[in-house]
Amino acid sequence: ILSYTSLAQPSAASTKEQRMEWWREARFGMFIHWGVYAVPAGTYNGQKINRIGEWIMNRGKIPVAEYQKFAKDFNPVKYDADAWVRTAKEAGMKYIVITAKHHDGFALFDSKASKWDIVDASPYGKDLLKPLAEACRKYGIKLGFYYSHAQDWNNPGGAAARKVASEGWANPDSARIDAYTAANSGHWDPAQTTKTMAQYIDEVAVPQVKELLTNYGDVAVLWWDTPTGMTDEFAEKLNAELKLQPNIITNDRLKRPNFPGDYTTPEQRIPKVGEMDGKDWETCMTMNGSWGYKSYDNAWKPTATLIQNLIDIASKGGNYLLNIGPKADGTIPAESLERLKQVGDWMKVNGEAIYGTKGSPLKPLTWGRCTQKVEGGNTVLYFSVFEWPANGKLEIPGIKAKVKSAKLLSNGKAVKTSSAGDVLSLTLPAAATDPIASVIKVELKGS
Ligand code: FUL
Repeated sequence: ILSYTSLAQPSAASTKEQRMEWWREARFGMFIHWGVYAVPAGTYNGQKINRIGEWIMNRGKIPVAEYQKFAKDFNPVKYDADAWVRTAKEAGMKYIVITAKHHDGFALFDSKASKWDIVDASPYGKDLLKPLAEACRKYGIKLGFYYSHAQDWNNPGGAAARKVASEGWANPDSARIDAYTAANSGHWDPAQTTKTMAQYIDEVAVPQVKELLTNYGDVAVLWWDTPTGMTDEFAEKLNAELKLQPNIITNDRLKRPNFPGDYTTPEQRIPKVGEMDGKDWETCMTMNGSWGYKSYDNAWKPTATLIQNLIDIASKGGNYLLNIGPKADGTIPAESLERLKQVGDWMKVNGEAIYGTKGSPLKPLTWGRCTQKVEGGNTVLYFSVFEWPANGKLEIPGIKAKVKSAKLLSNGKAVKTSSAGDVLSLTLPAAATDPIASVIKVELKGS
């Protein structure tokens, strides 16, 4: 199996360390799940299909022809790519990953490989990724594409892998997939099976990945989804296209275990302390219960949870890819905008406790989290306090070095410190300076 590294063109920044540099510094990105599924928004034929919104076609067993009618109402005239990117930037996010094509197979871009795309199938008729790429360049935000390579419920042949995966075959080969598909169409609509998976890979997936990596300038991330049911042979073909963007980084969802990509992608969960040590990883998470827009999903996480998740993830050395699910008219749900604004307000004051930091060097803290970095040769520890101590004192074991300075980021005021053995004590003001997480920056002498 050719690994990505061996395929990369020699270039100034082609080692993994160099390619990962911006990503490790970034720590916080925006995931965008957007597509035709935003039209039914969780309801089909008057029935609530109460699963994640972007899976409605599969969960509702919606026939291809029926589902394709939704594209007629996917007319995002209020889409403002510039405003979307500004929203991400003001929230403190450094990169965006958008569903160029999700499992429903609908391409948000002008694809010559399929008519099931924004230009041919929707009244909007214009590429949605071009203006997003432009706005990302304008604001210095990195752009990544999510691409559902192994599941495509509309382009014929693309639904096979899912079916095979559901049978629990760990390592299917393509002949077996096609034999299975022919003998047992088992899909909810035979229209999905008029081609083989090999045809789907050659005629749709590979050409579309090529389009995405050619027509939008620099692409920072290719976020494959999902590895189940993929063969090594298909994965290799897709992987080979990455040479079009020598600096690109990819996740671990092309095909397991032979294509580990550059980083791991825990979904909807934050790993335990130590679980991911030595790995690059990114937790992706919804803001309510669904990735794609679902009109009746009101399970919004409070802003405090989002901010504390971000800090928790940074304290364990990972990235947070926080999702929005825009509506079919191109607007972002108000609940998401409100939360992103509040996260951004916190980040403006405390962002240095997140960007470019590494995981905590200390034993887990009960009252908050710690991140660290080196500045001017000195180790800097950031303590994000979630639960303010009633006695105004924090005692932190495991710190032998002397303290150079300590202050609260929210008001710049110095914090009194004292050391006994390896226990550092901080004497804090009576009340928290931030109701969600007050950050104390402690600069040590030496690293
Ligand atoms: C999963 C997908 O099946 C979900 O729809 C979503 O895109 C999530 C991030 O990844 O594998």
